[in-house]
Amino acid sequence: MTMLRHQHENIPLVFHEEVADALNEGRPVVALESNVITHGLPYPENAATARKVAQAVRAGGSVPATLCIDDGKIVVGMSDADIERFAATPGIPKVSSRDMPVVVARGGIGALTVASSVVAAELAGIPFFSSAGIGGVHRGAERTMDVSSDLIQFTRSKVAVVCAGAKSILDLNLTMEYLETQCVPVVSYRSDDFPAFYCVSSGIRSPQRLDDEMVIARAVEAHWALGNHSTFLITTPVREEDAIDAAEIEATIAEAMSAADREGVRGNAITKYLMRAVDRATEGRSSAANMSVLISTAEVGGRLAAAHARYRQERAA
Ligand code: PSU
Ligand code: MN
Repeated sequence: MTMLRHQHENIPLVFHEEVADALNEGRPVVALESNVITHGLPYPENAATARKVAQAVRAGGSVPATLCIDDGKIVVGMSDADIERFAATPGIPKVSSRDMPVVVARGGIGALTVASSVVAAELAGIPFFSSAGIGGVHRGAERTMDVSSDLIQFTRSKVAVVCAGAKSILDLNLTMEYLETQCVPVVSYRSDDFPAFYCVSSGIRSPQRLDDEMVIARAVEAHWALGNHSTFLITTPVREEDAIDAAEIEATIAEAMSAADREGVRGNAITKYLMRAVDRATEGRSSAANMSVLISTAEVGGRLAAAHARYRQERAA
């Protein structure tokens, strides 16, 4: 059941009742993206996965709020029926932050990426967002200038983002450089390395490691108290026993990149194309790893959001 909690000047937000109640009472909520449902996985695995991800957030102690745009309104907390409909309907557009005004104005529908999700989360008053794989600087970006809007939006939205790094279809060294240049804090939770989605490590050492949930909560608040209106990025790796070896997928990525080039795949279609190619090539092994990382990231997101809500309540008391 949904209700209209709050009408932003020109942006209607529709809150799921459970999410609205949690926010009103200062209980933890984790915002989740919907582009991973429509563009990340095929039906019906996408619907089943989205349900498991929501459960994982609950297991971590928080309320899940999957975000999308429907009928020109930002939905904060998709119902099971919403998730099933988005998962099963082909052609729902991928909506990044720059696409939001047009989709809202036309009364349209859209699946939100990480970039548009952090915009929506901040509007909705949700300080935590979780997604296993964020966008980044693409390989060959020095030629194509293809840098995901996710990174640029991180410099503008006051949200804590919990992720398992990004898939190595991207140039993760350049991605780390970009985050450093743009003053976005990157903290790895209980790990020394920046992870690469279903690989435990990208081979890049993380700039910061923190092992204590309460210290992370304090660091997030300190980042904002220092006057930054931007994202605080937290990484958590896939479980060791489910991980895929980085070398194993490297050849596949190179192959998929030249195939994309030959086929003229470009712009915002490239990410889905490469992810699907890698998923196909690592058949079997990757779907298990994929599921595992989506769930473990969401659970850690739930735990960290819960610690953060406790921290805020202790401070307010
Ligand atoms: N990278 C991943 N998994 C994903 C995505 C990226 O490892 O699911 C999706 C997310 O929705 C992300 C979007 O926000 O792709 C970024 O697309 P682009 O590279 O076009 O900005
Ligand atoms: Mn792009």
